[in-house]
Amino acid sequence: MKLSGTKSLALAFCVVTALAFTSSAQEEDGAKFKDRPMKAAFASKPVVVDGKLDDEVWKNAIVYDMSLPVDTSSSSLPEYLNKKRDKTVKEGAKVRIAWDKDFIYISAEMTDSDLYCYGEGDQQHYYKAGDVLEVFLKPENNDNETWYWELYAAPNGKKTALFFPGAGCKIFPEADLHPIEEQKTGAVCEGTVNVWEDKDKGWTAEMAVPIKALTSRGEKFGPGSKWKILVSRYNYNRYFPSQELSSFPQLSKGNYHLCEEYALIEFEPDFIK
Ligand SMILES: [Ca+2]
Ligand SMILES: [Ca+2]
Repeated sequence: MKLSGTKSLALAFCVVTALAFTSSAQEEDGAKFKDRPMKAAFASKPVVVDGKLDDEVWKNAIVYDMSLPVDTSSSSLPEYLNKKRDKTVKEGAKVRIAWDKDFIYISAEMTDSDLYCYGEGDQQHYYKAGDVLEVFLKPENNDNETWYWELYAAPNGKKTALFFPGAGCKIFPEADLHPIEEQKTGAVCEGTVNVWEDKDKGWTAEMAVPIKALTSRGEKFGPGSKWKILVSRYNYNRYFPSQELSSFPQLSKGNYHLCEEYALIEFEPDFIK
């Protein structure tokens, strides 16, 4: 079909407009995941890291809910199963963060009807051993600060610290060789761990990450500094088609190493208390 001059121009305009719209929509999509804030309450008393969330600061801290990533599809599944995948989280988790002069604290209350933890001891790859709370912390005070930590609290109360020089440099076993001695973790489980026949209720976890370890390369910390965080979990459950990966902030895809999409920590000033 031959188009008249006017029709060709109109069509060209439509194509250009559609392309411009797609490009700006993609930019907006990217912007949506960048520098979202997460407030860290100031702890006037140190948190007792025992997995019980009865510390004063947790009453004042903002509660954030974990979400599934926007794109929940898996490359290992056929399309008809990907279409059936949940868009909203089956078992929710509430996250809070806080800080004082010595630590950044993270807590999570996690609904979990099927608790697992087959790991033993510290510094294990707990995501392979069952349910786990994973915290990612990254400084961004200048362009040189490419490095970040991946830190675990497991249902058995044990801890792990992995260190990566950059997202493009995740190399094992080197990442395992940086345990943080003063990192503290605690967990309380409501249910029976590793018993798949019954139903559990959930677990709570706390973590304290020493600022001394996070600033050993000269990183600034606290109000006026730029740090990013992701608080996430692995939730294994026999009733789910696969383990559920959820986080705050929400990610575009289920990849916990998307550092660009971590939340920017807003430190509550210490002089308020
Ligand atoms: Ca506590
Ligand atoms: Ca579970």
